[in-house]
Amino acid sequence: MPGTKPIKINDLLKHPKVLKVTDNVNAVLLERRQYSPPVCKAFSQKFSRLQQADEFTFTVDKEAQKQLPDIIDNRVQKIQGCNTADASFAKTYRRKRNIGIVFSGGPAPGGHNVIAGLYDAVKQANDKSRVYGFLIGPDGIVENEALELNDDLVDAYRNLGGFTMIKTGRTKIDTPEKMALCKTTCDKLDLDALVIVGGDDSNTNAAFLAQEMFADGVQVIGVPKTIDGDIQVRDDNGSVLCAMSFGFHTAARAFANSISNLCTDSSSDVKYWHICKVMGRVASHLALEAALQTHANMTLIGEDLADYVDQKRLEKARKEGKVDYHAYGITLRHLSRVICEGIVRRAAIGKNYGVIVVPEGVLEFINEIQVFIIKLNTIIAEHNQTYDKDFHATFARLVDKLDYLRRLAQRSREDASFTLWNTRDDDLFNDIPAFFQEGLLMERDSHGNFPFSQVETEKVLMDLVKDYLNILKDEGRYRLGIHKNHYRKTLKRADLDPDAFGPLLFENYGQSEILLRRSAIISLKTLKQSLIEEQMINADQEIPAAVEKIFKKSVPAFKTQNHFYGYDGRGNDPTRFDCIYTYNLGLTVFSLVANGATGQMAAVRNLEQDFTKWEPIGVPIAPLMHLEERKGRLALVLEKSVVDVRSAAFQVVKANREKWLAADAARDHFRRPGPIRFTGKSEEDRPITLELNAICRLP
Ligand code: FBP
Repeated sequence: MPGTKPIKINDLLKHPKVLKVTDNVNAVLLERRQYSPPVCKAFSQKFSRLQQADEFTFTVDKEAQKQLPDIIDNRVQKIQGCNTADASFAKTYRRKRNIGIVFSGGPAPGGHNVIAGLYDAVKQANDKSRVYGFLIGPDGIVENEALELNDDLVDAYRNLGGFTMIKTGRTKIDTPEKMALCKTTCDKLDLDALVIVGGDDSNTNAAFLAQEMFADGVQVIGVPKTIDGDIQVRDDNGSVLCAMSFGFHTAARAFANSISNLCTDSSSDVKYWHICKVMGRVASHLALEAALQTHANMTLIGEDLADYVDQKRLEKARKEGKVDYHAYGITLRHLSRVICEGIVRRAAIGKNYGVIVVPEGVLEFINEIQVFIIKLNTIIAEHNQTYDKDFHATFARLVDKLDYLRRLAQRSREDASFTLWNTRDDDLFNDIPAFFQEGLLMERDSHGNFPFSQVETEKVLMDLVKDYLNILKDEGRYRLGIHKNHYRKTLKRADLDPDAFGPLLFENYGQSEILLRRSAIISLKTLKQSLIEEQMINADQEIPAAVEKIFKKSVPAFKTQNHFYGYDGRGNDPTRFDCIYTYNLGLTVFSLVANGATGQMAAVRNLEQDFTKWEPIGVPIAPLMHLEERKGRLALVLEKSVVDVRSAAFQVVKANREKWLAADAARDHFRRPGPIRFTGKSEEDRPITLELNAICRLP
């Protein structure tokens, strides 16, 4: 190549600059690894003690009492630091321990710091203690696949995202055989304690393991993890014990940064609607936070849709002296209409572009889909139980699955007591597109959870939106507003009088800066008819080119780009908030273990406040559990916390909906959260939802 000096590839690869820029270790990585998160006041002293906090109370489920007798009376434990301790306390606190830790479920940024916090505290108390990391999730406990952690390994992952160090998995320890194998593993490794870092299902598992190993003296501690942000714990009086699971802040910030970039692109290129599906299997917390971070034009919140009441329908039924139960909750079709309304309104003002945020779990809140999900969950679970064979292995192809459902519908016709899947269900199900049928029939995970991340939620919805927009276009209701100056210039350039054609072409000519084509003019044919009727042209004349140009410009093309934000944000390196939060959760775990607790979940209170006010605590898991339908049966589980539509965070989003839709002449109101920078001034301190919800919270 001219202007370059020849160099052999081997010499090039050895060049110091090449070595520097291709090294895995870069400045950002070094900075992260070297960062020492500050510790809560309680952990700045030599020891930490538990203080039972009886002011926090729970209504205990009878079944939980029956199944978890040894841990059901656990209370909230406050953790306090102390520099002195009597000899016996100090001896117990510092005794040599073996502790195992496992990640369970999807990765969440900050997991490595839970390990780092625990490891540092364990080693500080007694450097002969050992910490084992179970490999690839709960399978590692069942199969005794563990790795003893050491300084080098822990240091390599400090403040880094992912669960790369020991990996994760979704196996549920749900059979007596698996439970027994876990006990054997704990026995073989001579474990004093087992730490389960996971979501609602995994913390449920932690409670059962704590009960099972209570007599053996193996302590089990849970840690609230999930980007979904749906582990939030309050006591009976509404006092917040755990405001947020770790990883939520990072994932939300990562999603928000990408969505914000799309807001910028879409308002520059002005031709696409970007449809952003964001993770959150059921709860819409991530979508809500993304809305607050970015001010995207539309954000759907599943919990809000479930709350929807069709007032017109209700009123109509009331007049007829009836109650219309279908007026409660939203249907997929209705939701698509709501989205179309926003799109049409923005187009009318000349903005045929924008950004829509769709939570992946939104379908769970749509009437008819929810019914399908529940029914199919039960059908699959019952099949597996009855035939002791996996439904998906038996019916590998979609046609086979549909055939099985058809036979169930047939059964319902012959056997009145069988109501699970009737002919109407079957007909409705056969009406939906094949890709969505496949999605709804997808294999559930070991906890019975529906795999929302694998269903093209946004496609289901946007296909309906596109269909309806076509109807609205044909009816002349989906039109692109034309700027008055542009119209006038175009006609004048063609020696036509804009004021002569204006009132004929536009319904608001002379009244607005943005001109809206008359809804009766829906095609070149109807345009020509109007021009002839108004004697602007003769029947044998063509439509003037400038007028035709303006008409064509007013016919919008609805172009979309779909995006999915989930795995990327889950793998992001943690924000400073998550780094500090998780490191302190690790320290909290050790404190609970060293003080003899079991069946507790580590938590930090006051997350919405300045770090210096954070308070580590232990939250008893068993009293939080209640019966819920899982895999077609009632099971004791930890309740998922969904978006509260009365919360300040949701109310702020709701109150800003119209503004952020910006279906007016004003500019869009996008907000730029910026990338996660870890250090530097621009990074948000903590989730916006957390800050807003704390405003209205009782002290
Ligand atoms: P956890 O609840 O285990 O933390 O996982 C949450 C999540 O990231 C959801 O947001 C998403 O729907 C799901 O995991 C995806 O699961 P998978 O990793 O199995 O594809």
